[in-house]
Amino acid sequence: MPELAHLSADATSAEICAVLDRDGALIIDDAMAPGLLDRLRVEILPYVEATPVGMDEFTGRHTTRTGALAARSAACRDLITDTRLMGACDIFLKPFCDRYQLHLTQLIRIKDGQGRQPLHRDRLAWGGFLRGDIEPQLNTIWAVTDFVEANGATCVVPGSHRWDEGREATSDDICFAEMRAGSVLVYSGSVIHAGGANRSGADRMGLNITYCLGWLRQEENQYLSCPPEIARAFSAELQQLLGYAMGSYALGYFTPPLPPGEGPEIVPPEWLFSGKAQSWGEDLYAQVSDRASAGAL
Ligand SMILES: O=C(O)CCC(=O)C(=O)O
Repeated sequence: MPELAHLSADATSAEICAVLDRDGALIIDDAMAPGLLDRLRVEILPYVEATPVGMDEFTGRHTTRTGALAARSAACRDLITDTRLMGACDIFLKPFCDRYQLHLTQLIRIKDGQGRQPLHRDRLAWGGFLRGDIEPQLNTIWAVTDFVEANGATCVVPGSHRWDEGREATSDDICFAEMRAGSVLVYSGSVIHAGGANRSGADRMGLNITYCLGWLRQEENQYLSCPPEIARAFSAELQQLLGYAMGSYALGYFTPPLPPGEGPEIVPPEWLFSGKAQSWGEDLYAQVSDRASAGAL
């Protein structure tokens, strides 16, 4: 059986990317800062407990998926901007974009009785339209419980990010991302993988945080999962990752739909939070929402 490489928590972004490039996936052991796992559990578990199971084979009829975690959890926000992973995104994604962005946040709880998810590559979220030599995504699953084969540790096919499209994985190609809680699986959007089968009698929980090229559509719509009223309190780095920034010279501007002459026309989204739009009033976005709610637009 193939094995995943394990790096230590002090691995550099360059070391992470060297293995990611070679194998398509790796584990960083004990990557969470002390105390972070406890904070994460306290902040997220009430939402997880209230989340219904999936409705098909892919999302999992014994699996729950809880989102909006940038908005809901400060500990998750710390993980999103982990410096090792930001550095890895710089190396891995920047050759294909001016800016990368948060793609999704999702706590995946695989409950006892769930069978293995169909094997897949995450880049299929965009259909088959992306050229094979474009690497669109860098993904992580932070272990919130221990991951072992019996509880549904992610199944990964190392090296499959380089396979021809038609090649299918056999059971000999698959390994299990076994890791202690607090560790993180890092994998490319091009590597074949799946959530594992859980027959352990207890939940397996992993926090999926993924990043993609800034010119692609995000899987979780961050403008709705984390609207400006919430994002305004975040660091500029996180706001930009959520998508409140130009994706390149012309991508992502907005025009506040105010009455003639009352607002600017071409506004970079980061102006919402930087005070640069204040010549049109204290809070451009609030002006639009207040007037829209009052039926005045
Ligand atoms: O939960 C996991 O281990 C992997 C889940 C996954 O690959 C997916 O839902 O696309």
